[in-house]
Amino acid sequence: MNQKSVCLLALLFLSTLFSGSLRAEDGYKLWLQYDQVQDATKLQAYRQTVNELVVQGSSPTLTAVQKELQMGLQGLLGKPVPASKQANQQNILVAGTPASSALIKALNLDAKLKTVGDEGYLLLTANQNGKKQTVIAANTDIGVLYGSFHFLRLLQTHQDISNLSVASAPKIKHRVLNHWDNLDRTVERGYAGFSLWDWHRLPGYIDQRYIDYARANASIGINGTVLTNVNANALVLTEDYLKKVAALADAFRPYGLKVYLTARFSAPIEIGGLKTADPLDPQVQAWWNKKSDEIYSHIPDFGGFLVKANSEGQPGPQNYGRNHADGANMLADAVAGKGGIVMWRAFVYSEDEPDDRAKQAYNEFKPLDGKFRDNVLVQVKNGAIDFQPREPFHPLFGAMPKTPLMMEFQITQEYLGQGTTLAYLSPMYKETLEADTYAEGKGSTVAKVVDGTLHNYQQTGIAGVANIGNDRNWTGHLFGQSNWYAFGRLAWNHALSSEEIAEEWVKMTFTNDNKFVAPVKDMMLTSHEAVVNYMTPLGLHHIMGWSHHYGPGPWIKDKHRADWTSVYYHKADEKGIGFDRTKSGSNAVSQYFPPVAKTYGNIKKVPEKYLLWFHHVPWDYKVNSGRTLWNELAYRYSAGVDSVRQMQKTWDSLQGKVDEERFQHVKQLLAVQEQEAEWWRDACLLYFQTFSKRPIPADLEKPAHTLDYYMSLDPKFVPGI
Ligand code: BDP
Repeated sequence: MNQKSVCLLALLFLSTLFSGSLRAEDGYKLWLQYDQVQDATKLQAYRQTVNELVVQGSSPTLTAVQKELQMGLQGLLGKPVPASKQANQQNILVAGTPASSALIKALNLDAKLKTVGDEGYLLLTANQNGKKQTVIAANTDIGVLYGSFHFLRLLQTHQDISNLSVASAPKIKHRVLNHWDNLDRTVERGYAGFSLWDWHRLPGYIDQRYIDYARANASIGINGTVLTNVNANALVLTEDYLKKVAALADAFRPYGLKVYLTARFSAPIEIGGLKTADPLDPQVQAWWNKKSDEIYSHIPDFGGFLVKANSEGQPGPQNYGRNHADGANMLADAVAGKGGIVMWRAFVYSEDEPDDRAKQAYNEFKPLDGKFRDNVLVQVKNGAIDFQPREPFHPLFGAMPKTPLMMEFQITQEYLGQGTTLAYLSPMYKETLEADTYAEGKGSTVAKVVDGTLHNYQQTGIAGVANIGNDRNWTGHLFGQSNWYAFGRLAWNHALSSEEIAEEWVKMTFTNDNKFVAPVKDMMLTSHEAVVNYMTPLGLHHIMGWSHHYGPGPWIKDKHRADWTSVYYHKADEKGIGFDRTKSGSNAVSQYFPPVAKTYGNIKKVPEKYLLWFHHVPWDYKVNSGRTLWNELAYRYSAGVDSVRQMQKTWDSLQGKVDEERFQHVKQLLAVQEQEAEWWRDACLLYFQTFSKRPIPADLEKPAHTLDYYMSLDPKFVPGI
């Protein structure tokens, strides 16, 4: 070794020594960092409480429990915790079910366990034979795993564990990620690299990432994953691919993660050699039944199908003069005997119908209420258009008492700045979940529709369009991880607050240092509103660039479909701006229950955040601030940019409190976001000004370029198309 390399080695050694908890971190470990607890008193207390780990019984899931607890505890406590099958020590951690563990059985927890169902768990502090026990108990092994992650989270977030009495069960049954992944590994609307599913190397090669993906999902209670794009390829239903799917299902199974596939409606023609895919044709039904048998022979616990039919050019039952219930029921019958479900999407709007696009799903689906089989859930996007930065809740929620409606949120940020934007989406999800439909009077929230308590749905579900790809940090933008996390936590318990979820995530992902946690949490909690402000304030929507949906494009018009253009939605003219969805316009408000319809339909009462969604408003209309609408628009756009600059300041002030690798990652992306925010603000204001003919208020920053310049921008090869 020459002198230079000795020096280098010494430097390397010194830098590892001094970096301590600020070691380089690439984000791969997500919120499961398991760094040693820094607070000495807490560390001491945890070490005393957990002297030994006892997981009795054996199953793949219990093995996963033991592994996770050992790994987590070793990291958090800074020393290995001995694991055994018997309680030898004082102060043990015991995890299991009454069936798997004599220690758990002896605690007589039956009454308590009854309250937590199949997937829930108890965390308790107990005494047995004079020995103090910290207990993770459940009715099923998967419940034990969920409880173990909860227990680790308590340590990760420095909670008191000396006297535990927690009972937790999910409020929603099917908590599912939707991957819009194609078989060639591109991801539709994905901004974090390529698909995780390495179809070519499957089924022989099981990437460690599959296991870590399953662990991450289990840690937040996600129990299903749809592997393929809703714009489906029938090939995934062929034998070769089913073997690959089965290999993934095997890898995920110990973590309670069921696999689902998207079913292309025309598959019987494309891969089955039939002449039709008519759902009422006995040959077609027989084909799907046989296909289902084949799928279940490979994947005995296959979850079922997700279907996009007669939507944006996808085939469906209407091609044969049948309706959505006919199509869904045929597939439902094929999987019913095996415990499968069908998630049938309500995201439909006609190619030739001139009616307001916002009304079409309701018009199509409401008359079918009660016509679906018991194992069908109708999957409804949070709003009636399409995952816009902000939408009022979809009027279908509450309107189909006899049909389980499941929620579809978008986690990937297709319309929210894609891979370069920090936008914490829990507040957006909560805004929809907490909205009151008034379906059964006051308090009939969307959450109660979705969790089944309002209309007594037997099946309940919630889906999130995944933001995950093969980028090292999974989600492209590090803060994208918080949206995956928040989706899972809300799917388990929608009553959690955005603030609690953000706090957990920050502590688990970075540090418990409150000087870091508090400002980052604030930054996250204001980030969604910031994006709404600089993109689509006051209820504007669908004014993004053509096709790639990245960047502003309020001028988009004259395309083959009017409802894919921006002018269709903002309707700016010399009088004002906004889509009149009241009685004098499309009357989409009438699809809501009367108290909501009345509020949204009244320009004086509609929440200002939805103003231009429901009303065409004169430029000089006085809004709540006392400003004219035009001035308010200008201030909102500017406020959005200011918020991003504030986030930059906050983040800059935290240098040194987080490892340099993640610090720089976020810093650079915030700088990109600032440019993008300015781009949105300037392009939109200059364009809308051609109608308003009013000046941008003198105290606001002036656009850096001309409207022509912004209109000439044409970003190429934007990912995710
Ligand atoms: C739109 C996306 C498109 C999806 C579609 C859907 O732009 O890529 O296929 O939603 O949800 O927002 O089916």
